[in-house]
Amino acid sequence: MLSKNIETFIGCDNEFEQSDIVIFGAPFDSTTSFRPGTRFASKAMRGDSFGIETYSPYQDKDLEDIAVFDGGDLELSFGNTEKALTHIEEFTKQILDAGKVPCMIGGEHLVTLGAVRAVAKQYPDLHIIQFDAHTDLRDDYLGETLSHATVIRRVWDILGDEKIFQFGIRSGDRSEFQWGKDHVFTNKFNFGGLEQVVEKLKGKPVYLTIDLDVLDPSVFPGTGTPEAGGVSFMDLLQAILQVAGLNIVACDVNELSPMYDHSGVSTAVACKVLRELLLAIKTN
Ligand SMILES: [Mn+2]
Repeated sequence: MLSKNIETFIGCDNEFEQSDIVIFGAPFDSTTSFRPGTRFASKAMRGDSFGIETYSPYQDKDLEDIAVFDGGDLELSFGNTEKALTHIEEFTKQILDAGKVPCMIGGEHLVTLGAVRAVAKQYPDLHIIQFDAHTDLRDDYLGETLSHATVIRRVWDILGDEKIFQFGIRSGDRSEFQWGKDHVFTNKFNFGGLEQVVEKLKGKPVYLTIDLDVLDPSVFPGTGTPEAGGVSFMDLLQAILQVAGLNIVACDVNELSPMYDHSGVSTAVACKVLRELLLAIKTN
């Protein structure tokens, strides 16, 4: 029998009811200060995902053996940030209400705030692990409190002290780092201390947000604010595998801007990161 041509991320063609994880795109980049384009990430990743395998030799697991539903892309309103965030929050809530793990594809990093709003309501003891080049701790940026540069500060507004754990950070202004010292755990440059954090967060609900610009621009140039001195793909993979032992209740992968890397390598890297993340998350 012939079937409809519906393009999902590779190996993520299960029905919603049967799925444990739900991926969806949040193609929003309205507050991007430097180079926009992350709105094209999820579509690029679906298309290019067919260039990678469903099988992971790292984990000896296959996307065909797990149940992931691809919910497509949200139609987000550009120019109305709050409305877009509300839309993301409501969609995330639907997935949580169905007992599934939401895994969002950004979009700029601000989309994380929409998802966290929903997840924190469901899990009041929520903790965040953030892999990122940038602190994202500004209170406002260019006068805006809702920005890709303020997203983790807004997440802190919800969660408070001792709930946020950042790794790979190598950019931010001095005041962000100073403020951060009293309110969040920041490990600069790499994944040092991750093991202890994983130990500490055992049994707690965790949201994992992966800003792909944590990777070195030589590995991942296709992003809005590239920052030299990043981690390697293998470093990131190891970190994901470590964190995946925790109770990951939601996650996201953000800041791929496919059009800044005409070689397509950045999109291929993003696809591989998502595959490994999906395979690593433990679902019930
Ligand atoms: Mn970020």
